[in-house]
Amino acid sequence: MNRPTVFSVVLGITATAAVALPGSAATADGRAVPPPADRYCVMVVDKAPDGGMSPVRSTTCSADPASKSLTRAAANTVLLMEWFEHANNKPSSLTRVHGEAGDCDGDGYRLRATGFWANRISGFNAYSKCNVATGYDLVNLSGDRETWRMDKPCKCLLQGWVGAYMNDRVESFWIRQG
Ligand SMILES: [Ca+2]
Repeated sequence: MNRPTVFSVVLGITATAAVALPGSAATADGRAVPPPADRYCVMVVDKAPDGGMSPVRSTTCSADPASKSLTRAAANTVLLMEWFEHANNKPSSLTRVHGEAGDCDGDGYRLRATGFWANRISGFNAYSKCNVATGYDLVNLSGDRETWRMDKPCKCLLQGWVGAYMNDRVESFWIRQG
């Protein structure tokens, strides 16, 4: 209910920070985007009932892609997606999204790309029978969209570059088997 108030406070802090720290990262349109302290993250999500968004169970990050904390965070899950900040993940900066509810079925998982990842994704891979993905430019599977699919024995979807239409625009994904 108090979202407008919170939003105003956030804007106030952002403006203050911009004055105090003229060298801090801010995009040309004024959004302050903190750089990620760690470039490799594991985000674990669960299935959502009735078409809702998949709840996030944990997010764990590290500067080391082989760190034990990332391995532990991914235990007993399946790898659903890898999100790339840059096309074909060069230079490398990625988040792996893992699912607690097994491989994709026809309903799959519905993911929010928020925080650092909002409007940053330039490419992705999808695994665990998630061979169809739709990317949307708004958070709850709405707005402009594009669907990608791959029909290979791997039942995966390797989309190192999302293309010019959705580059740096995706804020949510619906991934499923199709
Ligand atoms: Ca990008």
